[in-house]
Parts: sequence; structure tokens; C-alpha cells
Amino acid sequence: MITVIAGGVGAARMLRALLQVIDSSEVTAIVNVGDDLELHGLRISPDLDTVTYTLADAINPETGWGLVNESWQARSMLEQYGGVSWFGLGDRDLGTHLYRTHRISEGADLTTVTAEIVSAWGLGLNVLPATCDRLRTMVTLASDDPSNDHFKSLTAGSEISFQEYFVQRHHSVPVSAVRFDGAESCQPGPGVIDAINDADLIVIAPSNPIVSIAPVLAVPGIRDALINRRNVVTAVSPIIAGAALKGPADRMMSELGHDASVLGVAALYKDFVSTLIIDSKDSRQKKAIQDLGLRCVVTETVMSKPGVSESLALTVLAGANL
Ligand code: FO1
Repeated sequence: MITVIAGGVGAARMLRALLQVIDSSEVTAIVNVGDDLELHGLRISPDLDTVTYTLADAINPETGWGLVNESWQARSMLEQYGGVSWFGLGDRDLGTHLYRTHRISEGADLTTVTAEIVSAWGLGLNVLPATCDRLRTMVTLASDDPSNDHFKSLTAGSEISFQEYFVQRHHSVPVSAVRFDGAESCQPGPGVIDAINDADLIVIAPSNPIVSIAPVLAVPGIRDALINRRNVVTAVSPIIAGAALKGPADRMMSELGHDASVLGVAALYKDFVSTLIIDSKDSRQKKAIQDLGLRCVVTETVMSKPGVSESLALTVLAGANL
């Protein structure tokens, strides 16, 4: 069995690549829930939905999130009323949040509801929230953020939720700290620790180390479980030649004092990862990564290029002689 520690877009692409070369019944994804939010009284789980929609080939290709063939009638009504519309919920996507919220109000946990949604999309893999308990990524601003017609100005030192940072303020403000509210009192979701202990191979997907992978590791028990299985843990670097393919991972690493490079990723991951896969653009860093005590595999990792996804998936699997 392969267990993938996953955030949003980059992880969804990695999972899609793996499912090209192994049966979905062999794959379990442990997905970040630190991006989750409650809005309009609805429970919204962006990374769970991005993984599900992508693997169901139903992701909105323009945005990388939400559903394809989407309409925005509900959102336009919110705009007409001056309601909250900065977080775009399409009419089809709303169905997912309505279903999830209703099932949770009936007493189902997030793992159960996620399994129902994943199977309704006809997917065979196991998608597990890192925790069913409340866990929210919070970021502290490193500088003042002037207001605009959507939101009030904030001074340096203010703490906001991940989505207020990422979407409302377009992650365009530097951060000085990241915190995972609720981490100390949450439990790993059902099946999560078993999926780590029983895996033949564990893959840290090319997601943002700071706000997609770290919140999963912050759930008590998960980091230790990965450390115990370090010899079968392989990570794919989300940073290529000092930059992230999408989103603020490189900037957040620098803003928080890490080196925004494959070496910085290796330093963040070395306690629980034994093999780091880096892009050929970073081949010069292989020796330095090995000196940190990790195996280092150099290959093409930009999955948007044709054929790279499958070859990368095979390279990842080779690490476990699968
Ligand atoms: N990202 C945006 O940049 N703008 C949005 O309006 C937006 C809405 C949205 C709705 C549902 C959903 O599942 C994801 C959504 N995202 C949006 C992406 C979201 O911010 C994710 O957390 C990021 O992709 C980071 O993983």
C-alpha cells in the first residue's frame, strides 16, 4: 500500500500520476484540513475537495480548484446583497459543502463524509482527513496590509486565517509566523496512523511544506509515526530552482527563515524523510542533500510536461522496489 501525505493542487497531481501506474485500491491519501473554513454556515474542506475533484477529472482547469462547468448564480446573489463573496463558491461546488455540512450535523465524522463523497465520484482510493477535529492554519502578518474595497487594513502582527491570507489578501503580504490552531488537542483521523504504519511506501507530495504538509505533521502522533517509518518515506520537492510552481511556498519559506530551495526542503524534512526527489534543474544540490543524510534522486518533476507524471510516479515507486 502507498500512503501519500497531501495538500492541494500539487498533491492532487502527484496522486493522479501514481494512479496511472498503480491500482487505486493500493493508495491512501492523508489530506491537510488546516485550510478548512466555515462560511455561510457551511463546512468547506478545500484540500479534500481539490484532491477528490482532480482525481475525478472534475476539477476546474482554469482555477485549479472547484468544479468544471461551474456557474456562479449563488455567488452573484451574495454580491447583490453585499454578502461574503471573496471566497468563491460555485453552484455545483456548493452541493459538496451542503452535503458535507448536513451529514456532519447528522453526527457523521469528516472521514465518513469524505469517504461518501469520494465513492460518489467513483474513486477507488482511500482519502483520509488528517484529523476530524478542528484544526485551522493561522498566519501572522509581518507588515501592515492596507485595506481595499474588500477588507479592512491590518497592522503587522495581526493574525488571520489561512484563507483570509491566501484568497482574500491574495497571499500578497509577508508572514512572520504560522500556527495550527487546535493542533495540540486534535486526534489523527480514523485510519491515519494505520495508513502510515502499514504502508510499503509513504510519499510526501509536492505541496507547500509550511501550510500544507506541516499542518498534517502537527496532528499529534503523525510526525512520530512518520519518523518511525523514515526508511520508506520519499518526498517530492515542491520547490524547483528556488521557486514554487504555484502558490507562495517559496516566499513563505524565506519569510519564516528557511532556505527557499531543495536544500531548505531537505532540512525541513530530514527527520522523517529518507529520500528526496528533486528536479534536474537542482542537480547541483544533490551532494549537499546527501550530506544532510538523505538519499537524493534527480529527475524531471514538472508534471505539466507530457509523460513526466508517469515517469515521476515510477521513480517514486522505485524507492520502495514496488
Ligand atoms: N482559491 C482562490 O484563490 N480564490 C477562491 O475564491 C477560492 C475558492 C475556493 C472554493 C472552494 C475550494 O475548495 C477552494 C477554493 N480556493 C480558492 C482554493 C483554496 O484557497 C485552497 O485552499 C488553495 O488552493 C490552497 O490549497
